[in-house]
Amino acid sequence: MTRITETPAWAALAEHQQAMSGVHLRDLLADDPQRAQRLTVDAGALFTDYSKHRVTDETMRLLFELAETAGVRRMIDAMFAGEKINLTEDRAVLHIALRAPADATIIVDGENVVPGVHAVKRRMAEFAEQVRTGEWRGATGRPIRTVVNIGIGGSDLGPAMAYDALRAFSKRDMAFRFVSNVDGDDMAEALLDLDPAETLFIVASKTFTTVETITNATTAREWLLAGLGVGPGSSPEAGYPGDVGDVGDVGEGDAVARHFVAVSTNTAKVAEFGIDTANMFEFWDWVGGRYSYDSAIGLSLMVAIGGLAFDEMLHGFHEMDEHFRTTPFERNLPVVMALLGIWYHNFFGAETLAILPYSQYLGRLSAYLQQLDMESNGKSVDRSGRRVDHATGPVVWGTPGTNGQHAYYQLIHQGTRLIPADFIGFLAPQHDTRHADGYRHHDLLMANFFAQTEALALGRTRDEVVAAGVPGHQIAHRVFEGNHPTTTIIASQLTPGVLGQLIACYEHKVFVQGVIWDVNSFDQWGVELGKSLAVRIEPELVAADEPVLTHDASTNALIRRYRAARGR
Ligand code: G6Q
Repeated sequence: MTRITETPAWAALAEHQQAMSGVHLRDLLADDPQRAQRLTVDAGALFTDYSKHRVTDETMRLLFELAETAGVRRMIDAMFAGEKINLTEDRAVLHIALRAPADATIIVDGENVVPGVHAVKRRMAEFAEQVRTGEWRGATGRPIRTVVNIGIGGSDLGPAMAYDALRAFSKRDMAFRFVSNVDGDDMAEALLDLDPAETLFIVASKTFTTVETITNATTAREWLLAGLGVGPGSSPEAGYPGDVGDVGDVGEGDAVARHFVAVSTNTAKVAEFGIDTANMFEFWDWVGGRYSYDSAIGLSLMVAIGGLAFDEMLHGFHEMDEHFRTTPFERNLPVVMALLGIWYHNFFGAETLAILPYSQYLGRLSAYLQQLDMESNGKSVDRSGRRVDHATGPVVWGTPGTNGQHAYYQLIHQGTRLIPADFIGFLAPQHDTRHADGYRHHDLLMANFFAQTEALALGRTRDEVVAAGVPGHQIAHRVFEGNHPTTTIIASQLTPGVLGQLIACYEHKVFVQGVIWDVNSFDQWGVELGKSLAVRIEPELVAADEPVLTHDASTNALIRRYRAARGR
């Protein structure tokens, strides 16, 4: 099969890049002010300005041609039709079914999956309501005050990110915590001040075999039973010392049933762990972990914000799905964002993408998108197994503005690397924090938001620096080359629906890039090797007798050092 790099569309872009490499955004914006109107996309509630990119109409035409050449349209249709486009795992890729309306039909292996999705959602909503109203009681009859989600990767990052994002909509008299790391300090800190009688654990694991999650869930179960005084429990250090109320003749099984629910595809393993499968919320193998927080994996989020707000979020996802599925590429936001990324990663050699949300509530967005993007497109063989001959997924990073401005923006402005960045902002804040004289935080935040993309694009020339009276020895240091490309995404406010749109937009952006790079964006074999080595090393760390180590010299020495330090 022809590689994308061998197509005329790729060659045309490579040639065009030569012409564009010397073009400055300062001139593009000055010579063609209309581009600020033209190079924009309205998608649902998201307004996007991409006029601060090093592109012309011709660049975009060539990029759209590349998308056509790569078969993006055909692959969009294949995904929405439930074809098994995850080739290495022989699975359909249907996160879009999680937010499809009840009357939609999406067939997998001869069965319409939509009714099942809605049935689980109804059960989730009932459960969430019971917990929120206090109708769901712990083993001693007390209502639940804290929900601890135990999961990792796709079973953690999504709900954790979305809980933070939608905190303003959450039930404030309840607390929500997310434990993922197998580092016992994570669990210890999470449990430190909790009362087991009022704590509910949601064990979120698609496979229910993930060692970190099962280890953490086991610790949590022992803590619960020891705290309630109904089991032998090993009483981890973080054991709650206070009064837990009267457990009466509650047995171990009943206690676990009142304090543990599971989200999984693996009923047998859930039962084996001791969780009542009546308290298990199901999802399906056609939902990838990093695409799953709008499935039952989002149960903790649903308890936090309620079923209605969760539905609003799903509606937002669906709106973006429809935009993506039906809008011509020229006005299709995920397609445009994907192509801009391709332009820099493949034709300018840019290696990273900064995600810079100007909202404190989006503090975990970059970490979430890091997994979405890097686990999906961090691949070096194409869908047929050949080594690719072009760059694939970028390194994704970032933190909320304006904090980053006082830290690493220096490198974006004046370093030697080209770092495209997505700026995400909102017209209205959740809290209109202000001073007595009417001075508002949000105006200052947004002034920074606009100022940064302007400064990155235009820079500051030597002449401007001299004219500003800067002392001679500082002139070179205070010049900003500019020409740093940014996308500005603005929505009216960070609501559940807007969050859904934003996340779906990035999901589809990643998809389009994966199609153009011809990689399978839906497997993650790269995480396997380290996992299997850990399984081998763990017994070597704890063995009473000196184990025979057959690793490389460095690993052997490190293991010996650890054993010695632990007195083994
Ligand atoms: C995501 C990955 C991965 C997965 C975790 C947790 O796409 O598959 O991050 O979500 O490894 O897996 P479980 O949900 O099976 O515990």
